[in-house]
Amino acid sequence: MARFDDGVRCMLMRGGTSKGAYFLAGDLPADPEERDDLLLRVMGSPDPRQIDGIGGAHSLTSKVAVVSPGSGSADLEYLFLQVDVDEAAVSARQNCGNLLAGVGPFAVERGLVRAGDGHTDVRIRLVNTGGIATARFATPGGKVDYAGGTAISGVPGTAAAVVLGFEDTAGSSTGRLLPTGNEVDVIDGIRVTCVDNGMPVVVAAAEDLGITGYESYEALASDAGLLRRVQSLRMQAGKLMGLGDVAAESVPKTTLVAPPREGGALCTRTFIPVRPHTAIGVLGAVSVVTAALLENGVAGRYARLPRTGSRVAVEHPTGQLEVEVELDLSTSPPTAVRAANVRTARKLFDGTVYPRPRADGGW
Ligand code: NQM
Repeated sequence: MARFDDGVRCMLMRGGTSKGAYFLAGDLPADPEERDDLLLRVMGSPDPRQIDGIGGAHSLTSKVAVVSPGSGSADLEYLFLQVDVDEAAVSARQNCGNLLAGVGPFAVERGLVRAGDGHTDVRIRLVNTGGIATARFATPGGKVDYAGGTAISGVPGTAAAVVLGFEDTAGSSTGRLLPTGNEVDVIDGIRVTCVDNGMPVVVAAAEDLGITGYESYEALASDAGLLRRVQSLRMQAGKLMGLGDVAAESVPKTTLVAPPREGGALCTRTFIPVRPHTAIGVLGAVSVVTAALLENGVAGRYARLPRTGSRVAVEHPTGQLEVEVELDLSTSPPTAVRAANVRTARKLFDGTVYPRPRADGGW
């Protein structure tokens, strides 16, 4: 077993509205069990405060990106790992479009890809689910430039844009864009649309769960009755979506929708999977917009979708997230064509992280 008493090379980055530890695959144990055990000790899990690690005590700040050289048409491979805060669990079952924003810059920093002069384009294979993402980011003079004028809701100030494009997102974790085969299912007497266009999500109307859909993060987080109902919905939806028992899984997410009220197309409150999201995930938003585009889905009647173009602004508790989603609605079921989003990312810290020793005193 590899020893890590001298630490592990690690870069801490903000990717979109999330934060995570980025590693080269070659710097981590090849054995997934050994790797996950190490990552739990790096992040400080399980512990609600992650006080003995570098995790930020929320699932949005307890994330890991593992990056390696690509093959075939991909320049890079990106494995996303969700390190649970409260349980000793690491899940590879979902993508993260937010940490994805840091993958290209990290790869340039580590010399995995050569920077272009001006900007760099990379093709990234999403190891968790298959599919390809493209990223374009600024590299003037062959160096990553993190500074820029792009603002994203949920992050103070501005930074350099990372333009993301997605291919083959349909059925990312479930194999099908509509994993239950239906545009609408009824669970606990509530109409839901189960969709997977990059992220498996259960979409329901906020009013059907007795809320307005405009509540703050804090109001949602303290509503124990609501959180219990969300858990019940996703547990049953998980089975219908072919994901099995999802009690200990980070997917499916649940998004409750309401009419927009800040000039966007749709208002959302998302649970990941039960704790509220302060915003909404990138691929989560792509999936929710996909649900809203369906002719008979639950979300469509709450959405004010643009008449032309594929850009849709999704309202969330800390602002709006704009995604481009193209579907071919002439097929049955509809086919996902492409999706895109603009994020920013920032290098926060580069160095050596020292994992908590194992309970037996080893590293
Ligand atoms: O949906 C949170 C996030 C995410 C995932 C989550 C994400 C995505 O906001 O692409 O980015 O859904 O757990 O980082």
